[in-house]
This record gives sequence, C-alpha cells and structure tokens, in this order.
Amino acid sequence: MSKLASARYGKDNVRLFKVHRDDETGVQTVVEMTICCLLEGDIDVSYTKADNSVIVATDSIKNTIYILAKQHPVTSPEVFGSIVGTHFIETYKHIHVAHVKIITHRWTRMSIDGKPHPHSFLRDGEETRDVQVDVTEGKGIEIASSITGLHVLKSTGSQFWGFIRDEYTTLPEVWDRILCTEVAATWKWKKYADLKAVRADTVKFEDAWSSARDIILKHFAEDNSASVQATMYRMAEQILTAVPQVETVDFALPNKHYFEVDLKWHKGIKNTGKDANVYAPQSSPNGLIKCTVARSERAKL
Ligand code: AZA
Repeated sequence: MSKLASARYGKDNVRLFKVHRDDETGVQTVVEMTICCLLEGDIDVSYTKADNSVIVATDSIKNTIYILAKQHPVTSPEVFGSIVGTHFIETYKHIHVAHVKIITHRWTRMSIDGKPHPHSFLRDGEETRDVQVDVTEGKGIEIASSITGLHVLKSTGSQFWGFIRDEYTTLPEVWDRILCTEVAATWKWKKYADLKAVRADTVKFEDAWSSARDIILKHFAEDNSASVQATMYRMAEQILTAVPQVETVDFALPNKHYFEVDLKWHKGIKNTGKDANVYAPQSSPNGLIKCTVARSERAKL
C-alpha cells in the first residue's frame, strides 16, 4: 500500500516584464522577473484518484500572475509575491498554502554622456534579487529575501593560516591570497500576519536589500579576511544590526581558488609566493562555506 505523503504543484519559470512609463518626465522603469508559484491543499485526489476537479490548471496560475502584475505594482517583489500567494489561498477554498519564488533580473539604467538614459538599460552582471514567499491560510506570510550570483574578488587582503595540519594536509598557510566568491545571502523576515502587514513594510524591503548589498561589498573589500567563515559571519552580524525586522541571515559562499603557477621550469622564472602575479583560476573543486546567523537570546529581548 502507498499513500501520498506530500504534494504541491504549479507553474515554474513564468517570465514577466513590466514597464512603468512616467508620461510627465518621459522616464521609463523596467522590471524583469522569473516566477515559480506552487500550491498545496486538498488536492490529493488529483494524484490518487485521477480526479482533476480540484486542479487550478497551471496555465491559469500563469494567467493569474500576469493579471495581478497588471493590477498591482510588481515591486517590492516581497509584496508582489505576497499578493500572488494571498490571491490563491483567498480565491480557492481548498488551497491552503502558496509558495511563490520570484527572481528579479538586473536591468541597470544606462548612463550616456554622463546622464541617466530615460529608457535604456544594461544587464550588469548575473546577480539577482530573489524572494521566497510562503503564504499559509490562517498562519500568515513567511518571507525570505536574497541576493544571489553576486561575483566578487579581491587580489589581496585575505589570509588563511592556523588550520589543522595533519597527515592529510598539503595546503600551505598563506598571509596574502586572492579571495573570490559568488555571494548567496538570504535574510528571513519575522512572520507577517497578512498582506496588509507586508504592504506596510514595502520601504523596509527596499532599504534592506540595498543595506545588505552595501554591507556585503564594503565588508568584503575592507576586511583583512582570516577565512571565508570569519568574513561571512561579520557580514551577517552587520545585516542583523541594520535590519531589526530580520530574524536570521544565511550565507553560502563558494571559495573559488586561484592557484599560483610555478614557472621556474622555464628559465628559472619566479612566480610563487611574493613573486606570484600569474595565477590559474580553478573551476573545480571549490570550497563551499555556509552559515545561518541568528540573534542571540539577549539581543531578542
Ligand atoms: N576557509 C577558507 O577561508 N579557506 C580555506 C578553507 C576554509 O575552510 N579550507 N581551505 N581553504
């Protein structure tokens, strides 16, 4: 015998682009998103009894996202995700949870002859702003906001020494190395009672995203890093301080290695230690360092 242990379904990779046109100034603003919306509820019979009467077709889910995008602002993504999720649990009695993930892609306004261009944009990197919004009937709205794909590198100001040395160790200690990573940072908000409470924090979502990004870049640049672990912990601490409504901060940082290339086999060329300036970036393997930082009990009081 078998039973359905859990189920959710919906539309993934819904591509959405919205233009805001300010007719007075002629300035246009654009937002491009990729959305996943999955529903949970009394939908078991659609799996176990081939009964489709409980299914909101995934095509209708996609249509709904476009209609809601027409009717409401799509920024902040935290608010738009809550609008989409709340719509599904309020419209269909048998749908109890909506999981909405929104990836916002970068379109940065072009600067032409030193002036911001009114309607031209460039994709300046793979970085995205992501939100995961989980709306549960009668239990409120959980929101996690993220920055992912933010590639950063520093050519000095990073060390790694004092780690365990035993019969498995070949890595030399270093007091100056290249540090490169692709930042994935997530900050989880205190639970919201409903859409109204989420809407009231619209400005906070925007401020938190720019504060977190600034903190990450500034700390990465200015810290004389003892390790990826120590650097990420300090970043997370600063985000918790900057955004009081945030309960936890997660980081996942790959350590993308840049190895020195020993060239002494060619006419004795010196390219190691202090003489190194030609390196081989490694595509794999990479370190992967993760943490979740929460407020200590005392800080919560
Ligand atoms: N943390 C680092 O910052 N660098 C490393 C590690 C580590 O855990 N292991 N090798 N290199």
